[in-house]
Amino acid sequence: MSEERKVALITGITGQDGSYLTEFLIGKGYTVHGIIRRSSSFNTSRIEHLYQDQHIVGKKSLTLHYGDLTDATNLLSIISKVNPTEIYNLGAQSHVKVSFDMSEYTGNVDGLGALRILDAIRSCGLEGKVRFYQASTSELYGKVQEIPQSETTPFYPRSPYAVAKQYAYWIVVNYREAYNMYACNGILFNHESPRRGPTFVTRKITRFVAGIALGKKEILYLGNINAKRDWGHAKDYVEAMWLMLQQDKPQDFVIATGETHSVREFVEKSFREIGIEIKWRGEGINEEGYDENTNTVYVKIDEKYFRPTEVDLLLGNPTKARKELNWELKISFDELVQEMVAKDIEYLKNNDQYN
Ligand code: NDP
Ligand code: GDR
Repeated sequence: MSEERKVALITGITGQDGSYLTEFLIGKGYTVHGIIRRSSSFNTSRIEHLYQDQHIVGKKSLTLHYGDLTDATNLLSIISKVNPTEIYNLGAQSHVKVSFDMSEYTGNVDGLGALRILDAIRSCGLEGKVRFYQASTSELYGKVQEIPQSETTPFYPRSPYAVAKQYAYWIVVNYREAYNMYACNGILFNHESPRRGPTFVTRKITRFVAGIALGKKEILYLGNINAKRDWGHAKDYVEAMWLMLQQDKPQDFVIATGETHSVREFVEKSFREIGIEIKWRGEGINEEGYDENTNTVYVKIDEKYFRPTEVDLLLGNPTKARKELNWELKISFDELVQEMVAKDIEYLKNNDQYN
């Protein structure tokens, strides 16, 4: 008997989650196809270690295709050519603050992008054959309605990013019900790693702390340090994406740690990794983080990082995923911070500066 086909197509493969998911799926024996955007410089650094030129190695486990979530014809052509058994839609303009500056573009990519893939699946006649994962987000909960947040908590999106993702969430539910598609939303809370984009707050902090450890003398400017997030490790979260597509019936799941920490705490913990205890003084925009022993100021506030509408507190309840997917968190918050600071120090030691 022929072996079961395991062919995954990933949008957003060059991003943090795309890279971990690709590693995970190749480890499970999948053939992986990824959609990458044309860029004037190389944008595949996160997956470079997985990509081997097909002319050099015999068996090819990763193939890349040029494409974009705004280009329906291109998506249709890739899906019909690849004939995937699973599609993971991770591609997005994923920065919440940037979405206030690029609201229409964000709506197009993050909202309509999901629709374009679902329609392409239908046009190829694959709706009964392919399983679809949508990268939904805890940003849907936005303004706090309930703590902790679960699959039944009402949405109240607070940014163009979150509003676009809400469209994507509901179009997935609608196509599942209307066309009997195996399509799931993973409502993932924040997840980080050494591969996190450098403009997200955790990586911004750990890169800065690495610089201080290696003797740099700089100030870290942050926005709202009172915001609280439920931060997990991306490696744990990509496993949950895969698990959602291996069930008997398609459902939506919250993936979270069940713990919340403020940005302030993330700063303190990161500095502690290099032996510095951060204390806070001043108020509001004048608040600063400093080392009492040396009276050195390391952190200041810059209004430019404030958002027009903020999400104050996210805390997820992953009970359903634990019970129904048998999903388990393996990496703790402390381990996450340790790994991020250590990897940034290592990187900076070997590279002089970030490119
Ligand atoms: P990243 O920002 O690291 O990666 C985003 C990916 O999307 C990149 O590969 C990027 O390509 C690609 N992309 C951007 N615009 C387009 C476009 N127009 N067409 C095709 N691809 C595009 O995000 P993460 O890996 O952190 O997140 C993955 C997904 O999960 C995103 O959809 C995000 O919104 C969502 N999410 C993330 C969470 C998190 O905490 N990380 C939590 C909940 C949801 P390029 O490299 O060329 O820029
Ligand atoms: P978030 O992540 O908006 O939760 O979206 P981000 O790390 O950008 O912000 C987290 C919180 O930190 C506050 N903050 C700052 N944020 C940034 N980026 N830079 C700063 O200097 C700064 N100072 C304080 C923010 O105001 C916010 O409250 C991420 C993305 O990955 C989304 O794609 C995903 O959907 C959600 O997580 C879940």
